[in-house]
Amino acid sequence: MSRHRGEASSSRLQIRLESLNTARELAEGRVDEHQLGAVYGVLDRASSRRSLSSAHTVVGIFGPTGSGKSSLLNALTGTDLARVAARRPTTAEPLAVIWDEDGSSDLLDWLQVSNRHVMPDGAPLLPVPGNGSRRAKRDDGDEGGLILLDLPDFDSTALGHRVIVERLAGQVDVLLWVTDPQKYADASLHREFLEPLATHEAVILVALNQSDRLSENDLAQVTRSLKQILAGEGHGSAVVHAVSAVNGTGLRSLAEEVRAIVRRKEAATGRLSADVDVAVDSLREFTGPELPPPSKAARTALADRLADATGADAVIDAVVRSYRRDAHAVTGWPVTRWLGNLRADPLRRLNLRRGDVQEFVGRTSLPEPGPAQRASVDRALRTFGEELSAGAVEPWRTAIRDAARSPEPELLERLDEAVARTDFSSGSRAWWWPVAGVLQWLFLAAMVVGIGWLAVLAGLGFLQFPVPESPRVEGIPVPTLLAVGGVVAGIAVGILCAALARLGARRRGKRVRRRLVASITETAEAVAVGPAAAEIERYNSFVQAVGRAAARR
Ligand SMILES: Nc1nc2c(ncn2[C@@H]2O[C@H](COP(=O)(O)OP(=O)(O)OP(=O)(O)O)[C@@H](O)[C@H]2O)c(=O)[nH]1
Ligand SMILES: [Mg+2]
Repeated sequence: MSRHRGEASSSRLQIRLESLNTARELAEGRVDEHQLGAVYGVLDRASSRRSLSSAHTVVGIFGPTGSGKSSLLNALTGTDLARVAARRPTTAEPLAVIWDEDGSSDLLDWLQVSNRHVMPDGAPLLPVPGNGSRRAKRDDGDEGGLILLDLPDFDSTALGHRVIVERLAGQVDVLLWVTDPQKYADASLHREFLEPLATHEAVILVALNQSDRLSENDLAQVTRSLKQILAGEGHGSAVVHAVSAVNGTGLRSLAEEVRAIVRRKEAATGRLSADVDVAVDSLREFTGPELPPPSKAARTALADRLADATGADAVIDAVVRSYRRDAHAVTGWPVTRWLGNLRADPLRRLNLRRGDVQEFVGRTSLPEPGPAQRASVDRALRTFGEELSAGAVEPWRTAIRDAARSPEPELLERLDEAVARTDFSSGSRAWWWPVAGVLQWLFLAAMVVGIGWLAVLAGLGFLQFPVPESPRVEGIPVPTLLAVGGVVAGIAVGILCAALARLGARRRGKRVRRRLVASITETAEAVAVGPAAAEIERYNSFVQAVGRAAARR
């Protein structure tokens, strides 16, 4: 039964640790390195502790100097292994007392404890005086091994002591805090030792030693006061064992609690689980609600803004004017058509006429990106990044914004490529252009014939030859009809075609703008949207990983 529970909590811890590790990986390069310190520490300790004996429970005795840690160890073991003295501080090196030696040595190596004493087989914790150390019965094997550590004082002036106990406070499975009537309320001890371990309540035991030095009344009062202080720092359910290492008071119940913990074999897991809680808490400030991926609207708006920034309007304008110029060259009134050809092709001026640019090779002759253009590209990207990162907490917010903006210098280059890549349908003609063109030549021919005819008639009259009667249509002489009709029809068709060309040009302008935006969208997806979306996904995965690491069950 207890084994099952132990296995369940151990695999639960496994999942939590894996999630914590995932969160760490995702946070790397985003969250400040030293803010990940707690996480690194926990992962490191957990992988070490879990690779070592799970049959042993390590109980460390912590407390201020002179509280009676060594005396308590002696009393609990029924030995005088630990040096006890009136001169302080006495204990400078950790001492391990070991029940069930098998498999404990690697664990002790990891704990860096070299003073080791192995209890004889079957020796009880807290032997009853007079009965010898072999009296109390212990079930074999199943009881679980115990390593009891006597440690240097926690409030030592000797720096070395402090280093040892702080390290071991992070490594042991159970922390037994031993205090005394003088120091039980010492604020700095509480602040430095007990407060940071608020999440570790399940693996902390508290003993008020030297209870023999207090009257019954005083003891009750001191115990109450200590409980109050503990409750104030998150140890509300801690049991305070009032004990005396000298006369044995309270040792039985303390030993019984230790035995129960050892038997359950869950302390190591429980301690690491509490450590994970602390690590998760240190990551919480970097989490928030998950973010949606970049919306279609945001992406379109970005492409639109970028199109504006690249001078798309100038290109579209050139497309429109080039179309009208081409149409005019074919369908305009031939008499004045040559005037139109005097103007340069606006598209060719931008190097955008088909054949002018080769994909990925040529640069267009759009104006070189100046500060204004750079600024509008920057603004477009910033707006995009800000929209995406709204709702994220730092440092993710900045990371998402940076991901959207990182390619900026390259982006201008690639936007220009996108423009160059776009098909402007330059050179392609509408079906009606040649029709109108043929008509124009016919009208011109009619005009030339009519004028020629009239000129011949006028010449004959001038030379006093008889002028032959011209054939008439509806009373109008044919040469006049041809000359005037040719001119009028030619101009009229020219005007009509110009109007049609304006409509066609506008349609082509719109189509080209769509293509241009599509082409820019492709570029924007590759250089801005993609990286930003990846960063959002990373953030979301981080939030999820922290959530999984936080789940105790
Ligand atoms: N009256 C009384 N004296 C005690 C008790 N426990 C320890 N002492 C005395 O307190 C003094 C310090 O005991 P230690 O066991 O050396 O204390 P410690 O916590 O190990 O001290 P350091 O090793 O210096 O950290 C000794 O003189 C002990 O005899 C107790 O329960 N009652
Ligand atoms: Mg000592």
